[in-house]
Amino acid sequence: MLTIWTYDWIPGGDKGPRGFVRDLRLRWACEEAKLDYVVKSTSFEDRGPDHFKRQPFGQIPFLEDGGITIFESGACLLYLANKSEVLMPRDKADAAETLQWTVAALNSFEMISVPWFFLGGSKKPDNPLSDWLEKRLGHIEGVLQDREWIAAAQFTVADIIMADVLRQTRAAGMPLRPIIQDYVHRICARPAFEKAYADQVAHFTAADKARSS
Ligand SMILES: N[C@@H](CCC(=O)N[C@@H](CS)C(=O)NCC(=O)O)C(=O)O
Repeated sequence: MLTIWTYDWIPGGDKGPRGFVRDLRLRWACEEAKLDYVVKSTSFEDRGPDHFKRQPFGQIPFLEDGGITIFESGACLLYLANKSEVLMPRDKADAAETLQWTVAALNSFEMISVPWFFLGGSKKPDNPLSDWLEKRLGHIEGVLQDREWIAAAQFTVADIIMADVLRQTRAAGMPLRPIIQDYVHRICARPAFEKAYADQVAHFTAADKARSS
């Protein structure tokens, strides 16, 4: 049985990223591949040594599988992809393409989109990272022009990570070009995403209730 670790609670409303917390990526992958999993919580407000032992930056998510613990959402996704062809085809060329686009989403796109967000996102008209981010969106638009999936001509973990970083960017106020918008819409219309999203929101809503009782 897999265990996905997330926070016990995070702020809601405008202050909190409910529906965008990265445990969603892992929940989504498990739902797609029909892998059995449970979700457990670690304290958001009081991150102790036990947390840092499993995630050295005090972040979530991290994953447990028997005696194995693994952190970084991208690493966790690739770990899960080893368990199911639904997440990554076994053909060598297709698997290479899936790996490549999973890392590209994180290392060529999210490495700009997250600092852009922390510098004020679209609320900051002179955000110094906006042009760079726009350029990357232009490149992704070019790639998606003639494909339904980002890699391997089928749904893979690369779509999970790519759609997630793109929707986070959209939520921070960056308009997505129509081809990218359609892609994100298509990928996030999958029942596995909808369940993962609803379950995450329910997890934090239940935590609100527990705190106020
Ligand atoms: N690169 C990490 C980033 C993890 C991350 O940013 N997690 C957020 C929640 S979505 C977090 O724990 N934030 C609290 C913090 O950074 O202290 C990954 O992809 O797993």
